[in-house]
Amino acid sequence: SSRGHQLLVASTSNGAAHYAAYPSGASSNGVAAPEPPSDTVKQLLQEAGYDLDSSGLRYLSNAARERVLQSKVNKVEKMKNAKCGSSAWTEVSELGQLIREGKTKWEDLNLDDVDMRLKWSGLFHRRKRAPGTFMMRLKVPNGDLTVKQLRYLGDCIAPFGDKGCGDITTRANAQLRGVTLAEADKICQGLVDHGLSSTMTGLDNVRNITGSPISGIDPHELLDVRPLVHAINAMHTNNGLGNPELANLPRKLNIGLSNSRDDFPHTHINDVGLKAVKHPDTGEVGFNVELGGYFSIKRNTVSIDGNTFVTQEQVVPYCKALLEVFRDNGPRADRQKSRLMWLVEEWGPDKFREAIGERMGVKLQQGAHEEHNDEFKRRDLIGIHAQKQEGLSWACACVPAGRVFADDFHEFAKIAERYGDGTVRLTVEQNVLFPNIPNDRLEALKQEPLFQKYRLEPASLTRGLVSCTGSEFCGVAIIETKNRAMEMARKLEEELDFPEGVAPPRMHWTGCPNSCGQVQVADIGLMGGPAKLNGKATEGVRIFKGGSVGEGAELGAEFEKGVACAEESGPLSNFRLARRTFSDTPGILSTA
Ligand code: SRM
Ligand code: SF4
Repeated sequence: SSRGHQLLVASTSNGAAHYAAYPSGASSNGVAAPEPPSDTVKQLLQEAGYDLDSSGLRYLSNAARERVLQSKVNKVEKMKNAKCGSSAWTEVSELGQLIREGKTKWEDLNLDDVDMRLKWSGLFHRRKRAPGTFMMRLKVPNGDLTVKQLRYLGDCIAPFGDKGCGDITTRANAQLRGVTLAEADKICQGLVDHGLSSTMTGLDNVRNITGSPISGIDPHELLDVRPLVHAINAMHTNNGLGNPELANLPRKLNIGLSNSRDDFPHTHINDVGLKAVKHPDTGEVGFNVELGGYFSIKRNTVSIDGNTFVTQEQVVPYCKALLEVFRDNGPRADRQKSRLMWLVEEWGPDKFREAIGERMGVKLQQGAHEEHNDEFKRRDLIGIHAQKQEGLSWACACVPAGRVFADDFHEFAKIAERYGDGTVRLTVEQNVLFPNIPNDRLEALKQEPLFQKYRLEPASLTRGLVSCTGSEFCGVAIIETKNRAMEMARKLEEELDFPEGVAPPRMHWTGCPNSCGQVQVADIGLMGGPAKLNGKATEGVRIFKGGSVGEGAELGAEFEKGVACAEESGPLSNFRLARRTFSDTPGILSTA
């Protein structure tokens, strides 16, 4: 393959980060050799009819292989055992060629391959909403993109016309829509050529690693987390080329690194949250580990204290060892009980820390907690703010619900090049931030037409709006979200008064209980759910309230369900719902 060892290199005129490739392991492609199978494993594999070389069991330890082969497993585990999802990395390029030559089409492909395994290459078949087209999910560690990358993303979707668009996701990531299998191999290669990748972004893989969109420019940060975020990404994806060693976890896994008390990546809802802290005894800046936060249909939980302090040098080896420990020991029987929290709860944080330390060959330190006595007020990233570098500012524009088009990617690139340092950062609120703008350029920047569309001073509710994909493209959605969210925000802004000086409520929408739109972290969260209107089933929402983010974050709770989105009088923005939802929310004085 012509895929080279390239990593995102964010080279900027202000000397910002250069990220080196992750050092190779034992073998030439950076991936260690799997453990040779024991006699018991050989026998179990034979009985089950699996070929170890192509099975997802290939890189598990013998103890784990035995456990999996001897226990009852679910459909997804069976699919991976029969053939690892990593097979998609090679198959995508072959498929592209075959489809272009008219020798096959997506309809002819094995269902597990087209709908499941291709997710290992970042290709999500939209069978229900747009059959034959794929959503392509990238890895954009820390949300960092260069102008070249932005232009490439715009160029990828432009040819798909009406079907082509993109998303800024709730993991500060980018997704492309409209991709066909005839084009996918070329896009995969193009991503690698541009220092990006889409490998290992779906099913039981690590998700986009989040950090802080103002890392390196933040006057209040303890350290710049970007090099670590990129290094963890490089480690677990083998520099974007695909890492079969870590390609069969029991379930997805989210990692976030926070540089300040604002906790911009919401570490409390990540399986692994690394929170920068100054060690109270030594003064060393490292990370406290929080474990197990996640949302799902059946369970929503904030993370618990992992009672572990890792130094900056330990971060990448810690994450590698944690992923191996999870891979070999995490429960795999029930998909609703397979996220990291279930292993952490079974073992307790101390045994968990010791198991990881053992794999790393070190004794990991216990957690180190800093006391803060001052009152904490979380910062809002939107707008123009002074950086720690004298004379420079960042400008963060609001992209309502995160939906973008080919022209937007090109416009972002133009602004970053013209005023900033040739880079942007995406945020978990689905917005775009331009760093390193000389202060004497700010007035000219504000006049750019882009900021009429994506505002630096957006209206109150639009400012904090977040929305998942919803039924426009997502097959499991109960309701349409993005358009409805934007429309409701607009109408409520007309109908309600938002006092100056009080942070307006952050409103999140999510189309189903998977909560990709994280309703539990919002002041007001609307989750797609069943409802009845005049005795007939209709699109509805469950309403959540009281979520918070930053230091001391708490999850919001459901306070109403079965609320119809549409009533005879019009859309969800009807007055009655508005009154019920907002009447006791801080930041809103009265209803019209
Ligand atoms: Fe998600 C599955 C979209 C962030 C929890 N998520 C899906 C799928 C892949 C379902 C599908 O096959 O259609 C959605 C793809 C729809 C599409 O066409 O875009 C989907 N999730 C998204 C995105 C795009 C929402 C957005 O508009 O921003 C986010 C992509 C993030 C990324 O860049 O990787 C997204 N998903 C999240 C988050 C938020 C977060 O990470 O902070 C969560 C809750 C946090 C968590 O995971 O703990 C989330 N998504 C889920 C779940 C429930 C997981 C579970 O343990 O049960 C599923 C279903 C699953 O994995 O079985 C899911
Ligand atoms: Fe789809 Fe549900 Fe996630 Fe929204 S919350 S993107 S509807 S899976």
